[in-house]
Amino acid sequence: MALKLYFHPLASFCHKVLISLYEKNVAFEPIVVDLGDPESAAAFRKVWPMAKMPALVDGETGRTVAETTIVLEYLEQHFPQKPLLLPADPDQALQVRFWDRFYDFYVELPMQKIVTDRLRPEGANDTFGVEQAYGQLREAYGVIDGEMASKKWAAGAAFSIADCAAAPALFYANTVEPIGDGHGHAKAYLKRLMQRPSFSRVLVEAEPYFKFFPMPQRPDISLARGTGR
Ligand SMILES: N[C@@H](CCC(=O)N[C@@H](CS)C(=O)NCC(=O)O)C(=O)O
Repeated sequence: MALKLYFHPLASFCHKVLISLYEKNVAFEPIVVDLGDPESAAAFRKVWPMAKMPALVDGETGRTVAETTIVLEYLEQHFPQKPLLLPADPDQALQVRFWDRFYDFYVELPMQKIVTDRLRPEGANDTFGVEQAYGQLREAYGVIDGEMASKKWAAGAAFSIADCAAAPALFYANTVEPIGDGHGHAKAYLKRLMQRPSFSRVLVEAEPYFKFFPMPQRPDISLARGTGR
């Protein structure tokens, strides 16, 4: 198969790219990377020396593409079948890129900070940084709630790259810091994301790995199955 995706089913940045592949129905060979296994980690470092997942290898072009936003733009360029996840209009595309950055920087990264702190050796925790991350998530929820009062998807009426970034970021963020009932528009947006078939599929595939999620609260995908509220 021309495309290979190096990824892990639990990893939120990997979900971001899987959503686009499933939206566009692009075939690829999945290669699961286990960074805890020295052999798997060493093999992945040969593909992408920074060893950050995911990485896409395109046998047709001979390119290795890393950094999820760039991977998503690459998929738009090379697999321009519908749905288009980046609008042709430059101004609208700028909005999509802005919200992609917003969800990566202000939802995904604080969520990762909170989760990965649990994996640090005893005595090496960053309590202050984790508190800041919780605060940043709460601020981001306020912004998202205001935005989603008038929008269906992150950047407007059409599902886009920004929603690929938002879905796993908000899903895991909501697990570590629940979006309260006071942020009903943000909650409804997360529900829409979880019921989008591409992301539901990602979540169902990730579920067997949720036992490895290192927080007391485990992710819950009942909304994706249509059984939660
Ligand atoms: N900016 C990168 C971040 C990728 C990233 O942080 N991936 C995580 C998985 S969600 C990872 O590889 N973590 C392993 C590590 O940091 O050692 C991107 O957008 O691709």
